[in-house]
Amino acid sequence: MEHLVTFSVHEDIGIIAINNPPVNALSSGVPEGIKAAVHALEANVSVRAIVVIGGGRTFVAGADINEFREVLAGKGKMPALHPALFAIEDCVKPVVMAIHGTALGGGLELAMAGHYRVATPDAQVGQPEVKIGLIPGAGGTQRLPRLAGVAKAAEMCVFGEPISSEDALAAGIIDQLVEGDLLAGAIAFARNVQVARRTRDRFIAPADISEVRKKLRRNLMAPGAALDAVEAAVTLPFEQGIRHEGEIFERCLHSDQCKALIHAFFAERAVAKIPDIPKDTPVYPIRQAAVIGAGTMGGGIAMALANAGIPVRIRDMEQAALDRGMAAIAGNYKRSLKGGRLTEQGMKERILRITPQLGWDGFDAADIIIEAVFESMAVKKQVFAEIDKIAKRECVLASNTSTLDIDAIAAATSRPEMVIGTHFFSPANVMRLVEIVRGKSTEKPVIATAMALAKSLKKVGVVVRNGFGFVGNRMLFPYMEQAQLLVEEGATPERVDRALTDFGMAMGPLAMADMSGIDVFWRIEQEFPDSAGRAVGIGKLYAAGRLGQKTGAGWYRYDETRKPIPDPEVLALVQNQQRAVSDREIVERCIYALINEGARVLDAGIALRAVDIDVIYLTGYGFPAYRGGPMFYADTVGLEKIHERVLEFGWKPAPLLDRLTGEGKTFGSL
Ligand code: 3H9
Repeated sequence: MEHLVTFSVHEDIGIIAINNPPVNALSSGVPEGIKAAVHALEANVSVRAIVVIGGGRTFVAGADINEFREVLAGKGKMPALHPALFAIEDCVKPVVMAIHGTALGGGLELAMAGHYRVATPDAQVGQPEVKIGLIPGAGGTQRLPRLAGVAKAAEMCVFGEPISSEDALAAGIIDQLVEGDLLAGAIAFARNVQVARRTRDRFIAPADISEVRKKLRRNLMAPGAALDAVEAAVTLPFEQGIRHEGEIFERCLHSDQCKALIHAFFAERAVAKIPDIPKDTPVYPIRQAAVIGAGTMGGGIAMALANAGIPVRIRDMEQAALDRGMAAIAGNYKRSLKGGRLTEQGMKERILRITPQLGWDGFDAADIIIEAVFESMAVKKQVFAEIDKIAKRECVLASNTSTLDIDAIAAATSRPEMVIGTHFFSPANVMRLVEIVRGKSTEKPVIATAMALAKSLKKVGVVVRNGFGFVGNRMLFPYMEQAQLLVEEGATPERVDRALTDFGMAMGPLAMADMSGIDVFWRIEQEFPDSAGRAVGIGKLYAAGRLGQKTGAGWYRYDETRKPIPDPEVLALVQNQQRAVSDREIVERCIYALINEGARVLDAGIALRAVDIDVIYLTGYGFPAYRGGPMFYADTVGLEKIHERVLEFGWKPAPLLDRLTGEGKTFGSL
């Protein structure tokens, strides 16, 4: 305990340091240590004020989420933060919180219990609890409105986005920014303050938060609950408000959504750990990159690299294709500029980092070359044979293929150990997932490099093994096949899509097929090894020239706003029955098909763990985070039930599903 929190006296200032790496979470022992330190320094007559600071890279990133997991598993008890926070707030000597890195969740709540807050200019503060299905549970919904006003507090607690220390200063959350040494600045600040100013005594002015309420996403529990708690700060005295917050927090904590979101939080971090690739595996530094193909994918990948500060050459074979690609890139950046997500200067810098070209100039200096050409093995082989001649020996050769055999591509080079799949998702400058496909010869430093690159692009890299469609697309085909069959049997496309968006998918499968292109799905259907070819919808649309959004019609019709419009012609073309289909059947057939295939992918070792599949679907396919990903969701429903339904639907259960059901186990137990 004394290691987690230490305190010392520096002339007339007491200093409390929190040392709980990596992020100083308020794990058991930390709040107790803080409370004891405050009491000790309060009793020390030579101390006139106290500074609280975080050791290492950050102030405090919140309560320890591992402990919530324990509580949910019935093994641990809730962290007791209030006693420490009240000890600080009630301290008769001024307490100054010195913030660097992040003060998130319980970290900001701790900071707000202090009488003053100073921060480094690059620090961030926020109440991100909603992202794990919670609300602030240590006074955040009661103290933040007293510092920042009700409207700002509502926004921060409901959407969970952290704000910069500059914004926090403007909002009244922080009292001063400290340039240079934080501790020295905080001590100087502490010497100048006289009174212990309690946050809970501050006046709170009611404000209109109806706009925030309008923006609440249906399906999600925590954001609305956070708003209710913030509202209580206005209507109830502080102590009652705290109690009310506590009750709402408890309700959220024991919800299925919270369990799923906590799973998603740790899953995203678990995928970064590959058992046979230790943390200290050397990586190739990526200082310069090159992309082949200026289409939608190539352009998006180039933008992702440029956004991360990496200069990138982008090559296409024809000037017209290059011009179109660069125009699309400029258009995307202009939209970000208009939306306030980018400054004029930022836009210029990014565009300047992208060099369009027809030839191979500079490719010999690239640290990574990413191929994003047409999805054809013959074309890819040709490209790889060519770059093999040009690229320097230590250059990573990556393919953005979404389905093809990475070993066959690697065999076109003299160095298969340097070849890897980096499957980005469209739009590549936005979507967070990169499926990293290791071939049978890919060397470990190349895999580690791809993982590190994904991280520096602020994306989530998930390592998978080679196999048709890898993890994400392979699972998508049976899902898509069920969606088609449901229409053939009598459901309308909009009914199928709505049932799945009501389930929480970001987009319905049929609208998604229209966006990606019916031709793309048709081509993949031809190649999908396990496809029984039972669904005929995609084939019929393809034959009718309904290729999706790009031709103005697919499963839907489209006007210039690209909004899907139901089209009776599709029913005439595709439907062969008029059976009544329920929403439950739609969801079960599509999602269980996804899960059954997920079990095969897992069994085949293409996905390493169930969490890898979950993260792929959460970050690349719009699976609702509050359901934790398909495999976590399967465990929540119960494998026995899924197994039973799979049999009822007349499908063959994946052997792994058979096995786990027989043993009464879950995917999570693997
Ligand atoms: C809360 O505070 C509730 C209260 O209101 C009320 C309570 C009554 N706990 O993300 P990284 C680990 S809820 C436990 O890779 P980065 C993480 O798992 C909490 N562990 O680094 C990882 O471990 P490993 C509200 C945590 O630099 C390591 O730290 N707070 C926690 O990319 C490094 O993390 C939040 O929701 C935690 N709170 O990002 C903040 N945080 O190395 C959640 C991190 O074994 N955290 N870890 O894989 C974050 O958003 C990011 O981790 C952060 C750093 C921005 C801090």
